[in-house]
Amino acid sequence: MEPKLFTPLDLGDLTLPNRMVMAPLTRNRALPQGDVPHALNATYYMQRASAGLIISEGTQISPEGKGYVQTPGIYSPAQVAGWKTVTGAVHRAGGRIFAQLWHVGRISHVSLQPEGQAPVGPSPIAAKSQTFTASGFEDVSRPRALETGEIARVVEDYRKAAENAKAAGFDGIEIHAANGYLIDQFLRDGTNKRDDAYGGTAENRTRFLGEVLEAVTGVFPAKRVGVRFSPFSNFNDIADSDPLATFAVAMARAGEAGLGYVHLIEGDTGISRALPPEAIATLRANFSGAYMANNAYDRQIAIDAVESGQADLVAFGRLYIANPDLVARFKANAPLNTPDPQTFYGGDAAGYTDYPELDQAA
Ligand code: 8OZ
Repeated sequence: MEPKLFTPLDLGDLTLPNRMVMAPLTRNRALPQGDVPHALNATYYMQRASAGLIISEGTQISPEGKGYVQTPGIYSPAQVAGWKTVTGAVHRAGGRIFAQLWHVGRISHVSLQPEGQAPVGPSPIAAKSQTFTASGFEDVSRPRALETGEIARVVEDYRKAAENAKAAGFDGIEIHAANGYLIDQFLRDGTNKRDDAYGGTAENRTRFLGEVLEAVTGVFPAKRVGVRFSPFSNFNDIADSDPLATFAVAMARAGEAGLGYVHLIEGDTGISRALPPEAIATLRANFSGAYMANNAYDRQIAIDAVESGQADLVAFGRLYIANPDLVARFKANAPLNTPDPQTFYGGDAAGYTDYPELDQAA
């Protein structure tokens, strides 16, 4: 019998033809002038259109939301026009693509910020982390704390970005609330030391997330909105005294908003998928939509996870970098291309649009 991994799943009125998802992947190949997506990016995504769903690379909602050189934005007319060529190419190739909406918060550098200002965060605590700027790897800058009265403006930036995603032809959006970026910084008690309504209890720390989800589900139907969390990752110097308690409340926020899916990075970002299954089960008990699992899944683990109901969808990152036709390769149990880490971040077509498909390799 055909493994369930290769069978359709409905997200509201959107049918995904299979449960294999191209994970959001930062590749730093937008045009340096204006962080605009262009023809090379359209080719890359189009090549991967047989995925059940493509989630775009993290896409900053505002100039302030940028944390790395040459990541694309979705706030200017030129960016929306660039994304239109991407979504058009994916749709013509028979695919579906969501935009991942991203605000890096404190994971940024003054050289990447408007007028060289400090990045923003929930609290003025610098991360022990690095980013890549026009000059190479640099320590991130100390953030300033968002004032209570500014938070509505950031929520509005998310809403506008969702409008722009719609105008650019995306089929839906994923809110990036993982990997130590702005929303994750609000969620965790190690980075959120606020004494207003956005800090303190888990209910307060998840308030910003809830407001963002409410804003964007006024733009896209809730089933076409997902959210990504990384509850047990320490990536970008994030820390929380009780992640299970924090993320039980965050999952409930996703449930209240009626989202189509929650996407979890299981374990340490990019390193392992080892997580106590009971932790995932505890979190999933708070959300009744689809569950997308991620982190170093291979073919057999993914087939087994979907077969047993441990996951409804599985997102693949590195495997999708190197294998544009990953669905066909998995179906045929064919050999895989090996990704080249030297070309992950920045550069041109090499290591981006030149990984061969099965028939090209044969
Ligand atoms: C690697 C390099 C730069 C950004 C994430 C958006 O971790 C990222 C990212 C990953 O979610």
